[in-house]
Amino acid sequence: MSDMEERTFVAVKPDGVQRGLVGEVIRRIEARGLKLIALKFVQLPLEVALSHYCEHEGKPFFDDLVKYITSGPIVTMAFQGKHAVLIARSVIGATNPVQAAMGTIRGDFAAEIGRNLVHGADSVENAKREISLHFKDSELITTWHHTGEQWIFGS
Ligand code: DAT
Ligand code: MG
Repeated sequence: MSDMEERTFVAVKPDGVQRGLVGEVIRRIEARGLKLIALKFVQLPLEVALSHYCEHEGKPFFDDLVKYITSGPIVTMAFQGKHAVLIARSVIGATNPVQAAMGTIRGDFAAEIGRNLVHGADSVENAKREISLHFKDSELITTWHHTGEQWIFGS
């Protein structure tokens, strides 16, 4: 796999949808140069939410987290590009919006850890797991040519 094929999974959570921030989230990630390879508007079934957040099972905030992510429709996306995981995480900002830097999505629009607007996979491995949980292989469209790529990534 080439560096340029690193993938990440991002979701606009129910509060992001309700607050009209879907476009803002996509815009900021697109602007960093990542290539969109999948996108859906979905209401997560409980079992998908439980699987998505399985690493947090047993933590005190787990039940609220699952309630929150299943409380309304979300937008799920996969992006591809060199350092896709880190780039998306840096656009999103720190988990607790109180600590998130200005200029990040959470730092600019959120105030509460339980309403932090966006999800971004935290590693290449988790991104793979999340992309295959939320998308069928046939829903990933990687064949299109991202014309800005050579100017953004220099390759
Ligand atoms: P991130 O979403 O930045 O990857 P995470 O994977 O550690 O953060 O946690 C998943 C989500 O769970 C996070 O977006 C908000 C919630 N969460 C994490 N830690 C929490 C805490 N201490 N109290 C309440 N909610 C928390
Ligand atoms: Mg996480």
